[in-house]
Amino acid sequence: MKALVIGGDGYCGWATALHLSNKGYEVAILDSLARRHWDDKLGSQTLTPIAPIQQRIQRWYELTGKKIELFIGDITNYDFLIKAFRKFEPESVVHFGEQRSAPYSMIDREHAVFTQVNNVVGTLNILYAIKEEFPDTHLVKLGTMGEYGTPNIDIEEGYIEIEHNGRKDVLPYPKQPGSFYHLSKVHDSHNIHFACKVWGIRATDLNQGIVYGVLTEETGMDEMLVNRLDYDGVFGTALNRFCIQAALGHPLTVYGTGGQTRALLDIRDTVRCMELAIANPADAGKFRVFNQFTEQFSINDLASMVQKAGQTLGLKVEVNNIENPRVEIEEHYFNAKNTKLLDLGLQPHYLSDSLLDSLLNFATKYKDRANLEQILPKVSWRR
Ligand code: NAD
Ligand code: USQ
Repeated sequence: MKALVIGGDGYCGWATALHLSNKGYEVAILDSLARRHWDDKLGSQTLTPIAPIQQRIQRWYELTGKKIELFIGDITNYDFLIKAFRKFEPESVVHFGEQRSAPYSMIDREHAVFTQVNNVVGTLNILYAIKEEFPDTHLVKLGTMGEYGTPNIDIEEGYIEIEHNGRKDVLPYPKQPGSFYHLSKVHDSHNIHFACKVWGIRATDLNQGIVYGVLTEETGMDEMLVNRLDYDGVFGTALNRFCIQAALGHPLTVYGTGGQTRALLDIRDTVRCMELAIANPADAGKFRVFNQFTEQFSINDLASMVQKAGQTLGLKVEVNNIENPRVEIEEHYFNAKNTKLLDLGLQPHYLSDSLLDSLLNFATKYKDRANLEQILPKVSWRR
């Protein structure tokens, strides 16, 4: 089975590409390497020293004898994209290749427009490539749990049955995203749903929660395969950031009251979910939606777990509630369903003391690479 991993130089994509290659899939990575460029422009860097993509792939080949083909280019360029499709002839396309930071999308008008054009046009181009020349190819697209927002009712997996004025229907679950980035994912979901209906495409939208952790079986095999680990105020995400802040002796940055509750998963489960989704493709014409997360935590829960794990390692960890740079509800109901991937066989790695220990030790190993100036949030939703 041939799988094209779009965004395969990124955090989820690199780990997934190696995992699929390890499992016997014929893998190609397509990436514009834009993320490395955005980091340069922001003056930030992953905590870990990631090698150039060509060297990463070469090392994987030396260690395992498995080849990964590489296409460097931008999926908003249709000519480039369709040529890559023709050369590789993918049976599955795993699409991680988007601008994925909410704060980045809220910097100013240019960054909001860029995020939505990059994400929506890229996904539309993939839909057209499938429709025009690869109608049987399964699209596995990364969406986000943030598409749903924080409604005061249970969150279903993609669809909800509604009874209105005595009639019933199963409809797409209402979306209330919290940034121009999260909105781009909603726009993608609508476009993919429509394409499935009118062209009979097969697609799975994976509404993924916040990913944490850094090591997978494959990326841990060699220093040259190390994954990126973002900690800065723009691309760093809650739990990873807190572990790195603890290792650096920086107070944990809880925004507002910290009652915000989110869905999370370990990166080792991300790669396994991708494998399950492509091994069990959606039917033709079916827009399938899975909620891809394993547990829910409030930001305060995460901060206190990191504080406790840090203390057992001898770190003094302070928690600071700072003014929330985002506009979001801080105290709310949150209960999301996540049974579809479990039904396919996902065996979750739940958040444990040993994972926190290993992430804290990992962060400590690379802490001299960190730039403390990049930690506090600088992007405001209001200004
Ligand atoms: P990342 O920034 O580490 O990787 C994204 C990769 O896509 C980068 O290597 C980038 O160069 C590439 N890319 C972006 N635009 C492109 C384009 N137009 N053409 C070709 N390549 C392009 O991000 P990530 O954390 O690995 O996230 C991957 C996907 O998973 C995203 O779609 C994101 O929305 C989703 N997701 C991530 C998380 C998380 O916690 N990291 C959680 C939920 C969903
Ligand atoms: N938060 C803090 N302190 C921090 C960082 C974040 O309190 O230092 C809070 C935020 O205010 C927010 C929550 O933690 O309430 C999550 O923020 P985040 O930056 O960890 O995650 P988010 O912006 O939602 O985006 C990340 C990924 C995105 C993915 C999303 C999944 O960057 O690509 O889509 O997680 S989800 O949150 O389920 O939408």
